[in-house]
Formats: sequence, C-alpha cells, structure tokens
Amino acid sequence: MPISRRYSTTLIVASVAIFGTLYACSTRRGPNQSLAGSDAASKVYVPPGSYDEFYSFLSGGYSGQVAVYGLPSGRLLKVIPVFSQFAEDGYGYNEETKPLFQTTYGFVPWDDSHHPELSMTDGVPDGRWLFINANNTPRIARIDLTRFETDEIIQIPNSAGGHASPFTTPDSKYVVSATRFSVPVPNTDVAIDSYKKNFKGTLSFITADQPGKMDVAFQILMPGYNYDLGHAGKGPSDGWFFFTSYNTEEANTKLEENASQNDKDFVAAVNYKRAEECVAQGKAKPAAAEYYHNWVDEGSRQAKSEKKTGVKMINPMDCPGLVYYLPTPKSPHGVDVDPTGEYIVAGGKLATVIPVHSFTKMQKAIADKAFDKEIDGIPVLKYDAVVAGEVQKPGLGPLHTEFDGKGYAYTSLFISSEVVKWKLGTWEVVDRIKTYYSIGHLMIPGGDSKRPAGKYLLALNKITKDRYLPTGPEMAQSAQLIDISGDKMKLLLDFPTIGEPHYAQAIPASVIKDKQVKYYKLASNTNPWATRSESEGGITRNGKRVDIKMIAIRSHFAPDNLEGVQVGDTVVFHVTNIEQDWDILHGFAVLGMNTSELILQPGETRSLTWIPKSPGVFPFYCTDFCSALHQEMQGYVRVSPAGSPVKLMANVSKKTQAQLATPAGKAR
Ligand code: K7E
Ligand code: CUA
Repeated sequence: MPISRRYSTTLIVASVAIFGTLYACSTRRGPNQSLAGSDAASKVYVPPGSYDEFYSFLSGGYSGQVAVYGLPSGRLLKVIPVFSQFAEDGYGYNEETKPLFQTTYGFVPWDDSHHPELSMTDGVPDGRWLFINANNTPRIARIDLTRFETDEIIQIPNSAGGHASPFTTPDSKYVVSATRFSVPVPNTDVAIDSYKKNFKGTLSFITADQPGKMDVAFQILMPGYNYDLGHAGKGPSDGWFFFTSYNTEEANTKLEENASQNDKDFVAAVNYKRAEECVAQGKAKPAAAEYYHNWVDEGSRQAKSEKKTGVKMINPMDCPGLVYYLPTPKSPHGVDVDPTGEYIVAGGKLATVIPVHSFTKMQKAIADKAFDKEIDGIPVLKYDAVVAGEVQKPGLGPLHTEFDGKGYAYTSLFISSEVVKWKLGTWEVVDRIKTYYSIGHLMIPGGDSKRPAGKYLLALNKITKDRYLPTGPEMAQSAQLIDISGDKMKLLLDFPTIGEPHYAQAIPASVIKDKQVKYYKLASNTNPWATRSESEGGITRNGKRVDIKMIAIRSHFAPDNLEGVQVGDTVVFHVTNIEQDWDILHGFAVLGMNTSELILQPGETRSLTWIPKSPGVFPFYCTDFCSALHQEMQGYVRVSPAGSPVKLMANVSKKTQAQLATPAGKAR
C-alpha cells in the first residue's frame, strides 16, 4: 500500500477540494444502506458441516503468507506459509523447506506478499496454482492447489521491489514482476542524487507454465520510474501487458511531494509477443544477473536450490514497437483490464476521475503515430487518442477496479472509503457503498478474468478501528463481503484477516476441492532419510554429526530411547510419519531446541537439527494431539559430555540393532 495510513498532506489538500460534494452526497443517502440484517445473515450462513461456495486466497501482506477463507462464510480454512518462516508447522525451520528461502542475499526468512494470482487457462482461473509476489526481496512463489503448499520460489534479479507482480498472462505462460524502486542496473555504488542518470526500472517476464521450472524469460530495461501494478490483456488485447508507473518526475527524495508534480504519469503498454520476436532475433543483450531458483522435489519433498546467472535484457530502443506509454492521471496505482479485453482502467491515486483507455484506440494511435514525444525509445501516445472515457466524480483516491462480467466495474476509493460501481461504455456512476475503513484492493471471484462470477465483492480494508472488540493499539485488518448480485450493493459480512490483505483471488470450490491430496504415499517417499517401518529406525554417527531416523505413528515414536549423543554434536532427527490416512498428523519437539517443532503430514519425512549444549536426559514429544494416547507419544535422548564412552544406542528391534553394527548398516 503506497499511501500512508496517516493521510499525506498532498492527499488532504487534494481531498478537501472534493470532499464537500461527496460528504453532501453520502449524508443525503442517510445512514448506510449496508447495515447487515437477518437477510444478510442468511446469505452468508453456511450450516455446520456444509461447504462454502468459493475458496478465497488473501495475501497476508507483511505476514508474508496467504490466508485461505471460505466464501461467503468468511471462515479461515488455512494459512499457507510462503515467504515467512511459520513456526506453527516448521516451514522454513525444518531442513526440508529451508532452501526455499535461499537468495543472493542469503537466507531471507520474511517478506511482504501482496498479490495472489490464480493460474489461468484461456483467461479463466483453472485452479492449478496460485502465484504470489514478495515485495521486499523480489521473488515469486508457486503454490500447488492440490496440496495448498509452496512448491517453488524464484528470485527476480535486477529488481528492487517486486510489487507489480505476479500477474499472469491468460495461459500462465508468463507471470510478471516489475520493480517498484528503480535502482542502478546492475546495482552499484553511485550517488543517490545521480538518480536521473543512473537509476532504471525493469519489467521481468517469468516462464510459469512448468512446475519446478520457473525462469526469467527476459527483462525490459525501462526509465527510472516506480512501477506499481500490472495486468495482462485478454481477447483482442491478448499478447499485451499493462503496467502503471508513477514518479515519472524521477524524484529521489520526498516522493510524497516531488513525485506528485506531473499531471499525468504513464501506463506502459508492453507487446510481449514483440519481445519474444526481438529475443528470437538476438536483439536482447546478455546482462549480468544472479538469482536463486528454489523448488520442492516431488518424491523426497526436499527443497533444492540452484543459483542462476545472466538474463536477456531488452532495451526498447533496440526493439521498436515493444513499449508505448499511455499518459494517465495522476500517480496511478492499479491497472485493470475488463473481461472483454477492450478497456484498460487505471486508478490515479490523486486523480479526480478514473481514466479508461481503449485498446482499439491505442492500436489506431500507434498506427497513426499519434505521439507526444519519445522517452528512451518509448513513444508516448496522445492522451486524447487513447482514452475511451473518464468516470467523473468517482470519489477520492481510486486504487483498484474489478468487473462483474455484466458490464459494470467496481473501483475502490481509499480516501473516501467506499466502492463505486460504474458502467463500462457510458462511464456513469450507478451505485456506491461505504467500506470500513480505507479500502485498498477489492476482489470479485474471477473479477480480473474473462469470466467473473459476479456475485460477491470482497473489500480489503486497511483500517478496522471500531468494527470489532478492541484489542489494544493494533487491530486485525478486515475484509467485508458485499453482495453485488442486484442493482444495489449490499454489505453482508465483516471478518478479520491475518496480516494486511492487499489483493485476493477466489475460485468456485468445485474447481479444486475434489483434487485434494489426502496423504503422501510412503512407497513414493524418496527422502534419503525416510523411515518406512520401525525396523528401519536407528542412530548413526559421522564425526560430530549424529543422524537419528525415527517413525511416528499413533501413538509412539520408534526408536524412543536414544543414547550416545554428546555435548557439541549436531543432532539431526529425521522423523517420518508413516500414517497413510487423511489428516492424521504428528509433531515433534525436543526440550531446549533452538528451532520450531516439526509438523509431519501423513507419509512425509521432516528433519530437525539440534545442538545439545549440556549433558542430561532430554524428552521429546508429539506436539499434535493425534489420538487418545497422544500424551503417551514421547521419548528420551541422553546427552553425555564430549568424549564420553557411552555407546550409540537406539531402542529399535534386535534385528535392526544387528544391522546397524554392520558397515552397510552404518552407511545408511
Ligand atoms: Cu496494497 Cu496491490 Cu501492494 Cu493496492 S497494493 S492496496
Ligand atoms: Cu502423535 Cu500426538
């Protein structure tokens, strides 16, 4: 969210001018029509044991995660850890998932995730994957929707703020990432006030349709503006991508004021099919880059990391017809393409209108060379030649727009805290509804696709204040479900959210609910430390490293008594949950360990590293209440002083002990 929660001076000045009109208009409407009543309650009531109609995926913002809610009930179904360590299940703490956080900056255990994006087939969400961006250390993650787990993370090189990301092309061939902060490319030590000379933006296209194989297809070197959001064209505009930019002033200090000077900034229209041609013709230059690609190996469920170098960088000067600028008032934030692919709607945070560009007019303006000027090889089209219309008096601080597929658009207004509904083509405002408070994104299931569901709208609000029982200075942020099935929008429900939801996506539950994996097949577990039966458990030493292989099943660990560990050893517990049943999980924790627990899904192996610092006997136990005898699911590990003669011992079956004594057993 680029706008300060404490309204900036500039915004206040801008708002005062129009506030009179709006205030009058909202008081005339009387007390808000959105007070939820019994009618609303019945619309969101999902009886116990019944399922919601939609899965919705809300970004966690500075939590770095994704939260899955059922709609219309607003029930929290799951938190999917993505860019932040998640002690609740050991994600990013256990040895199997740590490599997902590898970057050229080292291990990065946190990020700020903004935009969940469902994969698409022919412009419609298909329920295969959910992508989401990391804003701070630019990365894109892929979540597999048969397991609701993060499977892949790719770092975006030559970028310093992956905000306009990871919006997808209609076939998910590419997802994109545009840098929010321009920086020297390649990044190097220069004076900050050499901004105009040395700082550049990049637009990255990442191949996304092969799981485990995301890569940087090419990057486009852009003027040093801030790139904010993006959306792909569709239908007639398929093959194009649109990105908003602000700070076309190229200010490097006090942007609040200095980046609010120009009357119009730009939407960059990128013809990525043209980019592919230029790459094929060798017009992209090899550019320096280092980045990590991390993915989860399917059989072992261990994350792997590889470092990659070099990218193909296209300079628009070398590839005419690649990028055009559409002048757009004023410091635009969102850019959204309607279901027909003809209209490109931008949300100018400081604009008094919502400008809508026409793809048809844009094509004609390009053919007619209706250019104002050219910036670094990028023609700037004339505003009048590309604008289809302007929505007048929409409210204050328009940010994001979604569509209902019935000819209407819905725009969030941050400053005036409302959603405005307007008609595509005539641009008239037909309805508005208050949101509590300071709405950022909004979401209609499929509302950015070719086929919106058009029944509900979710407002994602920044400030909650008095909507719930107070919880001290910080309140959970809030989503509000609005019924958009009729002429008038109706508020149905408030529900609190984790972190700060920026964008969200939703999909009919029927698309993914029957594809859920219920457990991992033990027979397919290729983790080298997997233990498939009790007899395979044991303890081995290699120098100062001790590996312990263990199974977990209702209601014991085997082995559960371990000796021969010494102070200063690095002990790695490899625990396999050998259950083959849906939703039967076990946990694992050892007294005094310096990491999180393990949570083990059925059929899965996870590893926990522990460096005991003092002699003694240390209990371990199952942390997930798995059975009537869960409290009996425990064990002990004995730690002796360094150099102690106590022998390695794991109380597994006699046969296994005998095997462990042989060289082959030791190798295991
Ligand atoms: Cu919060 Cu999409 Cu990061 Cu607007 S962004 S609100
Ligand atoms: Cu296993 Cu509790």
